[in-house]
Amino acid sequence: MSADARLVVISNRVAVPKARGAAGAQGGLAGALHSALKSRKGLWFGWSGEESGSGRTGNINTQTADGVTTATIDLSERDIEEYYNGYANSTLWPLFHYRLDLAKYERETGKGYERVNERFAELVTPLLKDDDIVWVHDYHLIPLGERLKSRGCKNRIGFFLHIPWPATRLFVSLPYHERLVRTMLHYDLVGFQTKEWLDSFLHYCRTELGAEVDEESGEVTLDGRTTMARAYPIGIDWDHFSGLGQSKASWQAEQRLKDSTRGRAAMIGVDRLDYSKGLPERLDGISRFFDKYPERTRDLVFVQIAPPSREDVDSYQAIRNTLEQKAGQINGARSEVDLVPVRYVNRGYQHEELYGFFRASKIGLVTPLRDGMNLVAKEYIAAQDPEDPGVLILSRFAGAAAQLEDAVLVNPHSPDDLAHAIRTALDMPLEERKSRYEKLIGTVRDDNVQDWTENFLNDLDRVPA
Ligand code: ADQ
Repeated sequence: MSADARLVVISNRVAVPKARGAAGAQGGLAGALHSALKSRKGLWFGWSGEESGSGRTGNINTQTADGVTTATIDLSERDIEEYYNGYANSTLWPLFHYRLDLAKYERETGKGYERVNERFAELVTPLLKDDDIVWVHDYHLIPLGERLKSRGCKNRIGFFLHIPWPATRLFVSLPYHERLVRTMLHYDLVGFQTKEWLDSFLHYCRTELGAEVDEESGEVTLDGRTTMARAYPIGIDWDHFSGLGQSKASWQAEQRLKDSTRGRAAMIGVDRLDYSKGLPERLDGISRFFDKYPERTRDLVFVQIAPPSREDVDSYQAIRNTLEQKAGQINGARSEVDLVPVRYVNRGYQHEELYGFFRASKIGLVTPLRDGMNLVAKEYIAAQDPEDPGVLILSRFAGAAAQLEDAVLVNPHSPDDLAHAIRTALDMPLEERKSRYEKLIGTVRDDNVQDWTENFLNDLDRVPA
């Protein structure tokens, strides 16, 4: 890539770069891309999140802030319903998170998904310059590269999938699965969070498409065209996140939580309210802990911060009700006049405040049933006091588990396993906490988001176009 080649990022949503806290609450992607775009005077194209009213105006709203230009378009009500709430979040998201039971397959939403991808291609094409490097993100935009190339785009185009890639047996339940994956093979480079998801993808290409697959190099060849597929585990913006500890807001948040727990150990969970995050199962594990170790009830306060997301999708409303019920049941059974064991908070916080809450918590509980990576696990580690670090309990099924092996790894489906892990974490001696922390912090610091972007973009530059 020439040193001054511009980076063009295309993703479903675009976050205005200076709104960092707000960006974080939308998902891990926004914060992760900020620095890459800033250093390359990049362009970020995507949906504004707004509805365009009855007609499709084709207006592109452009703004430049913090060295980054954002170009956003509105979508019609129908597009939002079919493409975003429908195919992306009611078909692909559940399927890719192994929730076949929640996945809906509707022909109309599939068509809407293809239509919006075509629309993205149509509107972004005039904005592209010859030597731009184009980087497409996530499951909303899988066919976009193929659409761009069919319009004559000669730029190198990479694609990164932020969520897991399911096992072949599961993936073939998607109608027209071949058609979707064939479009992926028009990208020059396709990135996954972990080797496990990469291997599943390569397995699919070999067994279902009959592609020629070189497992070593990740080269996939089909119909005379070669795509490179590799794993690039995403990290946090270490410099930014670790610097938050200097802020007044983080210090105040830390004190607030510590004061309120009055000597008890705080255990924290921070997740978007999403069924993939394993929140009901987590509460079952906590309930089991209190059942098995009733004498420890006064030792622990669990704080779950879970801002609502995707509220227009039914399964997201259902999980909210389930959680309220489960939290209520535990508190009903275990509360005393001066003690409420579960605090369930349905709102987002600034990253400074989250930093303070993480630091005040003796245990970080990150137990998704399936997760592409999970940045909260890394943020929890980054916020710990090196002299008195807390313990991370992490699901084996988060992509992050492949890197953070020194966390206490658990099976989030097993309440007994969770209960046991909580007890282990509560009783872990300082020496062991420190030695686990030393190894974890090395990974979190070194495999940061800057490295992730550099690695991906360097490879995109090197693959034969
Ligand atoms: P998410 O599913 O959104 O991201 P995650 O990686 O944990 O999951 O990122 C969440 C981000 O949102 C974190 O930076 C976190 O601090 C922030 N956040 C969560 N709750 C918040 C709250 N209450 N207030 C403020 N901020 C909050 C998707 C994939 C992941 C993958 C990322 C990045 O699902 O598997 O790790 O993209 O690739």
